[in-house]
Amino acid sequence: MQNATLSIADIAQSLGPQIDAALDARTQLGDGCPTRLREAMRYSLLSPGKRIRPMLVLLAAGACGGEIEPAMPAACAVEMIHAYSLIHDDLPAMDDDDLRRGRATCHKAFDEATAILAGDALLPLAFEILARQIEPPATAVACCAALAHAVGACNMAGGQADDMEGGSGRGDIKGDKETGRQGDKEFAEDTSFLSLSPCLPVSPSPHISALRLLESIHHRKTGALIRVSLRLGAMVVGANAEQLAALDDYGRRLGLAFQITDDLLDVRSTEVEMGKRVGKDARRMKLTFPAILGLDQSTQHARQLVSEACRAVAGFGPQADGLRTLAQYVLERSL
Ligand code: GRG
Repeated sequence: MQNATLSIADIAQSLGPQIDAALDARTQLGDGCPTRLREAMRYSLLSPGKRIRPMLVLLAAGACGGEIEPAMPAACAVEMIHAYSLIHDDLPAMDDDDLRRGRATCHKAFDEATAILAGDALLPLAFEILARQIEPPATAVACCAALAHAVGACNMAGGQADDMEGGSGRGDIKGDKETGRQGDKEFAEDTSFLSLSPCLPVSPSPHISALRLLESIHHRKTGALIRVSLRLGAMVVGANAEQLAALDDYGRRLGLAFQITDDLLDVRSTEVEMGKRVGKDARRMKLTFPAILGLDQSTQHARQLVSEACRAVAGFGPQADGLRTLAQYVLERSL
């Protein structure tokens, strides 16, 4: 799987069907699960996403010299969390979207209550899979703790909360309505996203620029799940501290580059290409990288981050070729 000539198509062809089969097998829920709920969970989970996060799990395991099979439960767990977050993110109370992955969003295809429950059910299923299918038990516990922290109040859910407020609930950050460009106001800093340590109060430094605030939101909302995907893949194959640190460095930079690209695609791409509504950020005057830095500088920033991410995994040699290919894809993707 790890070879310098690997393209993203090679990776997707090799890993995609294995990931989909594993997700399919783990959602054949039996007695007690209402048919409509199971259908809604599988509708969203198995719909044609890029599977970037499970691929990161498997590629991280491979970079550390491990096999795919022991990492597959963790790959499924992160994709289930991702699917849950998308279902909830699309709800009327959040982003209020009717299109996702080229199809009707879960609450449109089913109904709002079923969509909420489908997300609610995918979330614990991810942890059940980690708890039951990762060996040894101590590694399973460590994986559950890492994933819980990455998607909880200090990371994914918290980043989403701040993002919905347009940037930490501060009404004063609204930008220029025509351009979507944000002002230069400064904001109180939240550094809790900086580590995977328990969510403890941090003493805030007095001010932070709009860019730092935006980075903080995205490190938590999008980046934390990407980072923990790499971490889980490495943990299940017994990676050492140096490997974990290098992968975390890669994941932190890749996560931010992913979100910058997402912001750029929201400006540049079309609904048909993306399979979801575009242009929403500007309409809602959301704090985004293009709004703060402009298109060119945002592109440059993403490029720089991907190059730094690739440098972070240089020590793995050819075993990390898949991670380098994936990082390049994140930069160049068109959906
Ligand atoms: C309700 C407690 C509670 C929490 C919800 C909704 C939520 C927490 C978090 C949302 C996080 C979120 C939706 C981040 C967006 C990240 C993003 C850019 C997703 C798109 O990822 P891709 O491009 O999608 O990998 P595909 O479809 O390819 O999988």
